[in-house]
Amino acid sequence: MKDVGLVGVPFAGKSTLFTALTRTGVSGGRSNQAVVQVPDARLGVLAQMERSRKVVPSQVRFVDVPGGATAQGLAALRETDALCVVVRAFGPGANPAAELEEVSAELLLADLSNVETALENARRRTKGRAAGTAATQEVSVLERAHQALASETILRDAGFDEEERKLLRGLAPLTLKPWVVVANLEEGASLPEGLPEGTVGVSAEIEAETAAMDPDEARLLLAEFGIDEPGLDRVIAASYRALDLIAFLTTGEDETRAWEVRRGATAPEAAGAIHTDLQRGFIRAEVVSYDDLVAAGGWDTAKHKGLLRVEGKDYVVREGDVLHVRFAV
Ligand SMILES: Nc1nc2c(ncn2[C@@H]2O[C@H](COP(=O)(O)OP(=O)(O)O)[C@@H](O)[C@H]2O)c(=O)[nH]1
Ligand SMILES: [Mg+2]
Repeated sequence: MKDVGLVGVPFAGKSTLFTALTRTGVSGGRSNQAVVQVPDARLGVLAQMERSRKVVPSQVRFVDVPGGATAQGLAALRETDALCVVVRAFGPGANPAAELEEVSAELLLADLSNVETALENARRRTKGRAAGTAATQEVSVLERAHQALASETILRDAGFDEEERKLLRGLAPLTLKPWVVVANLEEGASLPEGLPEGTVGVSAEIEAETAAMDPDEARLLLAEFGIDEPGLDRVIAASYRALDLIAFLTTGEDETRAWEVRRGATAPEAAGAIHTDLQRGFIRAEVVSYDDLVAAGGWDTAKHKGLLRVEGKDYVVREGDVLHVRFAV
C-alpha cells in the first residue's frame, strides 16, 4: 500500500482533512495514519455484471505528519510515496497560491540541503577515481540536482531520466515526489484562481462532519452548502492517480477487485500482485479491457465474441485491463 503525506503551512486544514479521511477509513493503524478505499466506479459495474459476492477496492494510506516543516516532520514526509499539499482558501486573508509557493520553497530548501550534504560526501568518495565509474556518475547527477535546486527548479521539473531518478531516490527528495494540491475552500465556494491545473477543491470541515454520517444524510447536508459531490472522494482519487500506479481488475463470482502495479509491469508481475504462486506458475493471462468487457455485457459473452486476448509473459499490463491468470504450481 502506498503512503500519501499531508503537507502545508500551519492552519491550512491538514488535520481537519485527515479527520475527514479517518472517518471514511477502513482500519485504524497508527493515530496519524488513515487507510482509505480508493473510489472506483468500475468495480460496482463489474460486480453487478458477474454477480460477485464481494467488492474489494484498492487502498491508500494518508499520513498527517506531526512536526510540519521541522527536521523530524520532513524526515517522515520523505518516507511517503506522494504528497498532498493542503492550502488554505477559507477565512480572512486567504492566499492559497502564495501558500503553495511557500510550501514549495520549504520543500525545495530541504532538498537543497540534503543534496548538498550528499554531494560533498560523494565528492570525497570519488577523489582520485577515474571518470565514468558509478561514483563519478553519482557526483554528476548530484551536481545537476544541486544546480537545479539552487536556481529554484524542483527536481521533478529538472529533466532527469528514469535511471537518474533512481539514483536520486536514494535521498528520497521531496520535490521528486508527485504532488496533489488540495485547496481547503469556504463551504460551497469554487476554486480560486492562480492554482495549478489539477488542484482539488474541498471544504475540509464540512467533509469531516459529513464523513461519518449516513451517505444520504451527508448528501443532504452538503447540498445545503451547495456542494453536490463529496470532495473527499476526489482528494483520494487524485492522490491515488498521482502515484505512478496502474490499476488492473479481476472479476468473478467470488469477488471483483482492483489491484495495483507500477506502470510498465508485465502480466506475470501483475499476477504476482495477486499471489506469488500466480507469478511463479504463470502460464498466460486472458485479458480484456474494462470498456470491451462492459460493452460485451459479461466475461462469457466477451469470450464468445473473441474479445479476450491471450497474453504471455511479456505482455505489459494496461490501466483498466481485466485479467484472468492461468497458472500451475
Ligand atoms: N471554516 C473552516 N474552518 C476550517 C476548515 N478546515 C479547517 N478549519 C479550521 O482551521 C483551523 C486549522 O485547521 P487544522 O486542520 O488544525 O490545520 P493544520 O494546522 O493544517 O493541521 C482549525 O480551527 C479548523 O477548525 C474549513 O474547511 N472551513
Ligand atoms: Mg495539524
